[in-house]
Amino acid sequence: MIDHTFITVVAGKGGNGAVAFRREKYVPYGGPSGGDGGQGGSILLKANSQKATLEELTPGKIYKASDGENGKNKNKTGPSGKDLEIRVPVGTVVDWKHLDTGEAGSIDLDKEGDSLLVAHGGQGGKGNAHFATSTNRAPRLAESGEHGETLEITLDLKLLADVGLVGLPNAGKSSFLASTTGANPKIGGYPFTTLEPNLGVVNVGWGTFILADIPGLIEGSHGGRGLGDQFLRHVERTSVLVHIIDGSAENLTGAWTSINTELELYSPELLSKPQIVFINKLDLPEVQFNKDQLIKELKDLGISEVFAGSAISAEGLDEVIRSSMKYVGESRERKTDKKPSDRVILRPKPDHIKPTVQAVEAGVWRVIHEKAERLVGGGHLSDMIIAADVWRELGNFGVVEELERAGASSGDTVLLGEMELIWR
Ligand SMILES: Nc1nc2c(ncn2[C@@H]2O[C@H](COP(=O)(O)OP(=O)(O)OP(=O)(O)O)[C@@H](O)[C@H]2O)c(=O)[nH]1
Ligand SMILES: [Mg+2]
Repeated sequence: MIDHTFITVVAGKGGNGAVAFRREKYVPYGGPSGGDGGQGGSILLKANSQKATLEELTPGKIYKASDGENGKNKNKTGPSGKDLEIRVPVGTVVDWKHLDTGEAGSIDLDKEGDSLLVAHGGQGGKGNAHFATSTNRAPRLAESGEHGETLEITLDLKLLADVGLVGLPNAGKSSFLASTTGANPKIGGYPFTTLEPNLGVVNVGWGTFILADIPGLIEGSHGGRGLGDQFLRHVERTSVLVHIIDGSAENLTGAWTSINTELELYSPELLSKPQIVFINKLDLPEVQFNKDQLIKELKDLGISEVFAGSAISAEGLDEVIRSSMKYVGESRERKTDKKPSDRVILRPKPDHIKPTVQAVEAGVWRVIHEKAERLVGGGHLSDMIIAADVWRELGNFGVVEELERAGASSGDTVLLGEMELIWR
């Protein structure tokens, strides 16, 4: 079973740079003092072992980080937007596609505490203080904030079971899974009904865990008899085993011993896992009749947790689930205790792409370049002085060079964002 979802993430926009001038008592026209816009919030995906599934991430939902605030006067930078951290289970595979650049990639968040900075917040725009030069001490130019990145993300979780069901064929393992989870495994009145492992999600109060049902084990399973051995690896990483015993079978203690022998022969570690025993089929009168005796016999073998109930009537299942959750919780606690990595993996942000120049019609050119567009977005170009500042900055971005290469000549019109400039 693979848990799957897809979401869109939108990082925060950077705040706009401010146009402001100092006011001083004895200085009639103070220097530029427009602060920079704050950085937009980024979006991080963080691996967290307290999460068992991706069910909290609604398919198709848009997750947004907050925007940076605009720059203020007195050279004050606007406050940054808050980052948004989305917690996902350890073992989540993240595939992303950048909606502007089309760039795609993938990463496996397989360590507790690892986070992926998946969408970068936009940079704040520069305030007018940055644009002062020896010839223009009072620039009215400021940059608008950069847009946050938008990415489409799919998340896939390869579920690792927390609790494993073991037992002889026909004991009622699949019935137990069906009663406690939304899973719909094949159930049959004959042994070897289950041919492949089945997984389901159990909800316990606020928590969840993954339950695995595997084919029944028989004597010789560890060596390849029947099917069980192929699937024992699915319970190797569980925190606790629930051993289901058919209460109507002849020899319960014999059943218990033979399964544990198989587990031990397959891997001694399996036997050292906590084990809860569940005597099943208590709805049958003969099992009900022998209940106390059966529990006593098993407890005499040194098993501390023995429950009786019925996978069909659901009697006694709650106790087993609660007890299982206790072990799962402890095991997660131990994993969390191990110092989480706190590593932040940065999805590389594409470099500012070179400007491109398109011929619109004779004597009219369109320049496409995000940073240049942000620059004119922040100013009022009717003002000749600003226009001069803009041309200087456009030179820095390589826009002038590209226009020359394209063959622009004096007097031509240059379109940039919503602005129209005249080529000198
Ligand atoms: N009366 C009664 N029958 C049950 C109960 N639980 C399971 N059964 C029956 O026992 C039979 C086997 O149940 P399964 O859940 O398929 O058993 P299994 O352990 O998954 O069997 P394999 O997949 O072959 O290992 C089916 O006929 C079930 O209806 C129960 O609590 N009471
Ligand atoms: Mg089964």
